[in-house]
Amino acid sequence: MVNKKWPKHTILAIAIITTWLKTYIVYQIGFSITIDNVRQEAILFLSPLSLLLFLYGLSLFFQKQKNKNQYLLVMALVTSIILYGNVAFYRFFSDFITLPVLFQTDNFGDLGSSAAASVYTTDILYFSDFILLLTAVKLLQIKEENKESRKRHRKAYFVLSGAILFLNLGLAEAERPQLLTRSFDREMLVKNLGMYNYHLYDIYVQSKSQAQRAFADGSELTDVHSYVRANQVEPSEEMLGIAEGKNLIVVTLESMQTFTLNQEMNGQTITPFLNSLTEDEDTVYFPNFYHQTGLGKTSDSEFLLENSLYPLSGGAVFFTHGGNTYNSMAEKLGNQGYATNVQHANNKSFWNRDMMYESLGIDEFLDIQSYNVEEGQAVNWGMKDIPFFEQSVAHMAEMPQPFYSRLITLTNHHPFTLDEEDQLINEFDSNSGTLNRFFQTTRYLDEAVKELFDDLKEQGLYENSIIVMYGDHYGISENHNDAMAQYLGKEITPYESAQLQRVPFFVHIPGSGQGHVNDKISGQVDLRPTILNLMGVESDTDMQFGSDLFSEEHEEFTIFRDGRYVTDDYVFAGNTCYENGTGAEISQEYCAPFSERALAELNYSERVINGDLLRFYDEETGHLLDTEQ
Ligand code: GP9
Ligand code: MN
Repeated sequence: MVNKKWPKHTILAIAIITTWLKTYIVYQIGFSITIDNVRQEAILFLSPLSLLLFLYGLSLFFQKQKNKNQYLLVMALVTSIILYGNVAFYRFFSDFITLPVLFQTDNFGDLGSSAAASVYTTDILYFSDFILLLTAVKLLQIKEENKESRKRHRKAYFVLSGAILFLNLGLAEAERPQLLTRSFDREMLVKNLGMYNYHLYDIYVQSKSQAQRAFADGSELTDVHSYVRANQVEPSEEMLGIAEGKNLIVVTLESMQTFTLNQEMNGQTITPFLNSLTEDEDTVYFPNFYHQTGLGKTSDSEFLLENSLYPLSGGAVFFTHGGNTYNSMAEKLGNQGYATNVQHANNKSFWNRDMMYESLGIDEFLDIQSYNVEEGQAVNWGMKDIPFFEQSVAHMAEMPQPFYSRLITLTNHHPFTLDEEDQLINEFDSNSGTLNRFFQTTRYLDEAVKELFDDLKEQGLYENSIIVMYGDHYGISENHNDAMAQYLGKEITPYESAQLQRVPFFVHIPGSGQGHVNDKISGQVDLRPTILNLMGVESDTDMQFGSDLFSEEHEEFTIFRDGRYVTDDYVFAGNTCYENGTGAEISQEYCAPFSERALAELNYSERVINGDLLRFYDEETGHLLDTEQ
């Protein structure tokens, strides 16, 4: 072997192939990445390659074989450390490393001790590519390179590595549309982009938001503050504190839309239980309540609920600004002695919830690990809502009271599939399978909510709780307009499309006798002030954009995240001003003043988030803090 001369790029080829294969094997053994089909497996296999080709390929710019080798060895070591670092981190946190966790010093206490305890001697195998490469460098003799061919080969090589990157991104986009703009979940990013590209992407996203934060100071808060104070309303005396001291249960109704309530589909009732609540003596129902979410979908609705700030126009704020200072509803209730938690049977890094919930001051996150999903209890995205509610209520029975517990449902999620035994009504008969099935999953969610109420009664939690339920966002996008038009029996104009952004909102206060239909125009940004007033928790010095829906002074002006808005008189959508009620197109002049305010309000909110400005604000006193702090 010693006398034989090996082809000139042997070392590079060994480096790429060993690291590539090792990374793929580590994906299988070091993490529990869920793979649903062959295409996902193929993407997972391909994903480490593009960056390795590029990074290791830079060795082609070195002239001497010795320098090439040294460079490759350093890179093999660096990639091994990154991968192994993630494995060790994953052992404790079941999550991938993201830049902010490295800078959150309070994490380090945990990190240090857990990392030490999670290192085994066999972990040396995570460096096997490096070891093999080192051996190859020592043993193999490599042929000299000819200068002429070098440049040509190099060019071809980088074209190939670019092509592989695009192939990877293309496959990932097909598997997960809007992967990068929405950046759902670290696991999804890792399995579609590969660990190394994921880290580059993470560095980009996090440094962008850090840079904006670094240049911000407290003075930027002055006009936001005046705006918020000027739009503040007095709470309703009748409702203020009506649920003081009770447990607060907030249910997120996945993808539920108001158009299904009090309606039939081919003679079948879609939401019998929720319909009964719209006439219930203890329930307030809001038929003109709109979602205001953007790309962050469910997580945006949580953001609106907790902070009464608008989510961002680009990307999911849970991801991009998960480390900001917030003054969330959970934190405020926590300060009143409430135990606070979120229950959701999904992996905890989805929407970066595990990080964001810390910033929101939520005491506990009961994620999929807290559930026992038995045979037949999972469909579509995971655990079915009925067993989910049942186990969540069992968790509640163990919680110290009063508690604030949020339940996030999952079954009524695109692509809206159900097991046969859970199909309580037939499918619709349009050309959109999505819409056809949506009625069935909505019907299932309605049934699940009914069972939730029963479970709460059984556990003796019902009487002493208030139950708030809201739809998080639309389930049926504009891609299904033809099918929607068939169901509604009318054309889906931009006006109708805006009306379809209504999601249900219920406030159920057992024994209160306060039930009524409140048809004010309202949105998710109003959840926080409305709920806090019911709980008797003051929020009149808080930096919040919504207002109490029980207040006489609540202004009927609801702004969507994309700039559309609805007032009691007008609807602005598709750059057209419509009369609310008739849907008639009217002159832009009517809408102009609202358009300006809508833009200003969204900008104010965005500025608060991008600059992390709440760190300069004392919500106790309503004063701006010294910028130096
Ligand atoms: C995921 C669930 C659904 O945990 O909240 O997210 P969505 O896709 O609706 O935003
Ligand atoms: Mn959702």
